[in-house]
Amino acid sequence: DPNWNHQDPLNLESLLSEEEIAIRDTARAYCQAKFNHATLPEMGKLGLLGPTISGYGCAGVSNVAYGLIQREIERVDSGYRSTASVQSSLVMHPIYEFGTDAQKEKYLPRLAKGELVGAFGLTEPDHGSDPAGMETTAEEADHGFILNGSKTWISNAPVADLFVIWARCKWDGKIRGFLLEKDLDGLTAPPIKNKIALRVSLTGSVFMDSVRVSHDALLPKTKGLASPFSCLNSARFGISWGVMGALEDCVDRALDYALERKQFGRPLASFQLVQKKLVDAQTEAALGLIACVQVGRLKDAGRLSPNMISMLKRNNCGKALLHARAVLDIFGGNACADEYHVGRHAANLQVTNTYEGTHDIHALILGRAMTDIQAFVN
Ligand code: TGC
Ligand code: FAD
Repeated sequence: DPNWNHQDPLNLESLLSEEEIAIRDTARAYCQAKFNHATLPEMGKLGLLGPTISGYGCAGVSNVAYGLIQREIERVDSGYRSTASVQSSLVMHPIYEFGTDAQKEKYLPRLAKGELVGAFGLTEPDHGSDPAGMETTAEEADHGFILNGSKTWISNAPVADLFVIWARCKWDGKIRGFLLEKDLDGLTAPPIKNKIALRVSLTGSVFMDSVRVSHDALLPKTKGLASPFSCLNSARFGISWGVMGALEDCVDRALDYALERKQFGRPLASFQLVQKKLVDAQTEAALGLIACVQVGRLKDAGRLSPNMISMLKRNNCGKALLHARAVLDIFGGNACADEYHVGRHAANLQVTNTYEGTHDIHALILGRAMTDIQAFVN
């Protein structure tokens, strides 16, 4: 059947421009061949960091191209995509959107090259799903501000050169973003050790004990939770693409294994139950990706609602996790051997289903949009 490609069942390719296809192919070739721990500068060289930003050494490509890049990175490992999406969506985006020209000039070109590593601190030990309750504070002091508080589960933190920290400002009670460079007195970012998922991505806490910064650390256009949420819109969009890449890799690997491995004298792939698992997973990846293109095109056209991103992030992360776990069964005992990789993806996908708003929190965001009734506060 000339119209059927089992690795692109709904012909996603036909929805992409030539430029987007070229960007996707560059990202795929690089990710498949080269990924290791020292990748950020290499990703920068290829233009994969902050790629939607125009100027400052960034590529200025479409949101669909951005999504295609995240898909290729996460096909390798969700942890690499985490590192990249924190850099692009959670650090470069707020500097670009809310920063001064001087902050943009100072940081964006080096972040784009991967010379600086960024981290984004919103979550606190006692405030994860509900960041409005945050306890980190900023107060005015001679020539600047003093920050106090702690953040936890912060991607890239132990190796970050630059932290975007969200704090409640004592003078008016509003949440604003601050740029903190590493090595400031009172700032520490110890790693969270022995994670059982997302192991290639470093995660840490951030402790701020009377950290003094000058006025130019404030991102002046931030005001209220809408500012960090605008960063999350971009990161959640990238994750929605990324997890589909991880699921596609699970399907490819499970199919290869099912064709090769024989039981009862026949390949596993000949059993109806095995075929059903593969096809269920293939179908969700194909549908999820078409939804990604649609939301990406709307984002590019300025017609995006954050509710669309909640729907996409919730569905794609939930489906990727569910179907990665389902096809993992095909490996039998080998499911727990790391050389088969699908177990690693499934463990990672538990995290992607949790961070950037859990599966249930996005249900409540959508429930509020549907009913006009807020289920998550008193
Ligand atoms: P709520 O009253 O709903 O909103 C407060 C203000 O924010 C505005 N807003 C948004 N603006 C833009 N985009 C969005 N998606 C927005 N959602 C809300 C809203 O209009 C309002 O603006 P204003 O001007 O009226 O003040 O706030 P709430 O406190 O009731 O929110 C509740 C809830 C559940 C929606 C929110 O807290 C939430 O999304 N919780 C999940 C927390 C989360 O996602 N944390 C992520 C941490 S970062 C991370 O995980 C990085 S992992 C990265 C990696 O390694 O890849
Ligand atoms: P909780 O908020 O305590 O939630 C626990 C459970 O309760 C969840 O199932 C949740 O859905 C449920 N729940 C909570 N409230 C409700 C409600 N009202 N109704 C129904 N159910 C509810 N954060 C950052 O700021 N920056 C980062 O770079 C970052 N990177 C991360 C990297 C990793 C590896 C991990 C694991 C997390 C990272 N996070 C980061 C934190 C992440 O965003 C939070 O873990 C997430 O938002 C959930 O918060 P929590 O862990 O406090 O869980």
